[in-house]
Amino acid sequence: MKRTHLAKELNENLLGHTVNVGGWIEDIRDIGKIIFLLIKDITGPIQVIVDPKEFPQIRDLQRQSSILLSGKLQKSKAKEMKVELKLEEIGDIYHSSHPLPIDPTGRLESAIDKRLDARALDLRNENVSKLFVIRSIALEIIRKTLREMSFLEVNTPKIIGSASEGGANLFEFDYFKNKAYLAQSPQLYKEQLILALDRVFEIAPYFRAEKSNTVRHLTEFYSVDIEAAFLDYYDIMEIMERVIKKVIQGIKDSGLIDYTKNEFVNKSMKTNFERLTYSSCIEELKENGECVEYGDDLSDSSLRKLGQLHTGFYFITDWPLKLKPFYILENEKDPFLSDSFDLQIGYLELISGGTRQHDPSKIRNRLSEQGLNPSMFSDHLKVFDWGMPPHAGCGLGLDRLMMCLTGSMNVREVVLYPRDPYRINP
Ligand code: AMO
Repeated sequence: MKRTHLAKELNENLLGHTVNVGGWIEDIRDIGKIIFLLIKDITGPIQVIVDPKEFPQIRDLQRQSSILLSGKLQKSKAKEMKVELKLEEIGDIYHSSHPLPIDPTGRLESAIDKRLDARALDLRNENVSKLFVIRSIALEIIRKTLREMSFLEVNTPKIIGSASEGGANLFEFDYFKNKAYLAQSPQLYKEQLILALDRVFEIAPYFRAEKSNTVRHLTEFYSVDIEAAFLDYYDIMEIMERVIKKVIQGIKDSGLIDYTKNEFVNKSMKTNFERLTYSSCIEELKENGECVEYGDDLSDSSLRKLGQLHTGFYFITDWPLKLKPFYILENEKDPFLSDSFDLQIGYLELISGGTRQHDPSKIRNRLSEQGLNPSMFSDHLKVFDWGMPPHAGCGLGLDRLMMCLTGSMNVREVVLYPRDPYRINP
């Protein structure tokens, strides 16, 4: 027997036709004269009416087993579905062994760790699989929107010979007797690529050896990186605002999430994302009793306070230069500051970006200031002598964006097989 239809393809036009469907057994309800078999595939449920005199073996089936079956489509008496199948033939059965580690119907709740240990089964819960359908929609829209703005999708190496951004958070490994690292970001490559390709983006996993055990940090996370010649950080903020709004609209249109009561989404769609400068944030935090010093990084508690004062997405721009990596440009009017921004939702940082320093001698100085050896960056710096135009870009944490757009409290919910300091399996 071969499957002829998915659940979503069964409709009243097929009434009286025999179709073959395949899926897993979500429920078996035996009321004596009839057995109601509920089959599901990723596109939805199918109710199958079984005559137990004809198919008594249905009573012995275990829930969550996969099955192929054939039946005639008829009008359903159930309110929630228009059509159902009258079972005519049973095809192959792929048995599930009970007890299962979790109950994917969602009737019995399991802790996230238990669910992640049985992720493939967990995905049979439609509230879980929905998150990945939304993620796929978001990726499609991000690609389309950036392509429309003349960005070219690129793929840069994830095995690298030297630190791309410096810092101690690199995973190091043996590479044919030499040291190699997993890329923490495509920063240097994306900057080099704009020399010829003008506008590039990359959607890829990056790796950070940070022992943070929080709901927003992973050791492997996906980032949407963009970089563009002759644009500045204001242009990049505009581009990313456009991308995020398109993603929200796409999720809305899919009907998978109801945003009608979601204040932050509605506010963000109606107005421009707020733009606050770092300096104004410090003033505002002081006025609200937070203990902050001009020049210091904003703590979690300060960001939470700002999140209460500014619901919706908000940019924080013009950070002190010393808080930013070596490739960020100093502010022309106030060199203590930089042409940089973060996009926040509440306390959660979603994007970080800025206009880039494109004077190689200044980059060398900044590298030294940050304790990095400029000679380790010679492959990168030489490109700046080949007619590098001014440029700007940013990195958007895709998992974090998905977390906030799906209302998930933990980034692990929106990542299929999350990696953190305590989890590298399955
Ligand atoms: P940054 O280090 O801020 O910037 O990273 C960009 C965005 O990636 C997300 N992110 C993470 N998500 C989950 N787990 C993590 N451990 C994690 N670390 C970062 C965040 C963050 O805003 N090269 C620059 C970007 C640029 O300037 O173009 C960079 O990597 O959402």
